[in-house]
Amino acid sequence: MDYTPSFTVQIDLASGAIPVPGIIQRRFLSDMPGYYADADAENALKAANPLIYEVHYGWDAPKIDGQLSFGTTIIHPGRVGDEFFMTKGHYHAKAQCAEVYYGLSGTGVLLLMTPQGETQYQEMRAGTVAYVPPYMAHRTVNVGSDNFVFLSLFAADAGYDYGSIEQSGFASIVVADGAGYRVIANPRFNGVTR
Ligand code: PAN
Ligand code: ZN
Repeated sequence: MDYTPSFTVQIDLASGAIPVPGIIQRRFLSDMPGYYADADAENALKAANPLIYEVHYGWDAPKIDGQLSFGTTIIHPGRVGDEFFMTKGHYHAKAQCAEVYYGLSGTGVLLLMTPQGETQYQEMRAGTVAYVPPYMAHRTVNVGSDNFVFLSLFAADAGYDYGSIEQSGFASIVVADGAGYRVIANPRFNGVTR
């Protein structure tokens, strides 16, 4: 039996950084063409191409049954038009795999959607544990003025289906409303998603 050695990593709770041996994924606006509802606002930001979010994985988990992946997501503050910076969002390739999110700092909204386009949302802050149920697409949104940072914990072989959300969008979007936010129907949503 080839046992996985035990280990710890230290997360910087404020920044979300997991110092070495880091596997970091960065998503800029140019990595998410057409994801935001306001195409003119997206165009206006094209040259600046802001960094929207980063994922710092805790380790390079073997993608096999029984192993767990985890990492922090750091969504920077900002908006494209009225719509707050957000992750791409995905279903799991093994759609039945659930996931746990744990808020570390800042304020965010977790959007959830069934393949029929029914959405729910949950507000998250430091200390919030959010359950992402099986079969639901999930996306997170930074609705605050600081970084929104959370830990995610999921089956290492859950996989990612980005294509469905890339094509359909999410049925709900999160937009600024005064100093706060509101969740509204997405004018660009185009139907059943998976
Ligand atoms: C998270 C997400 C992370 C980035 O670790 O992968 O927050 O979001 P996108 O993957 O949608 O770009 C997770 O849900 N893993 O399964
Ligand atoms: Zn996931």
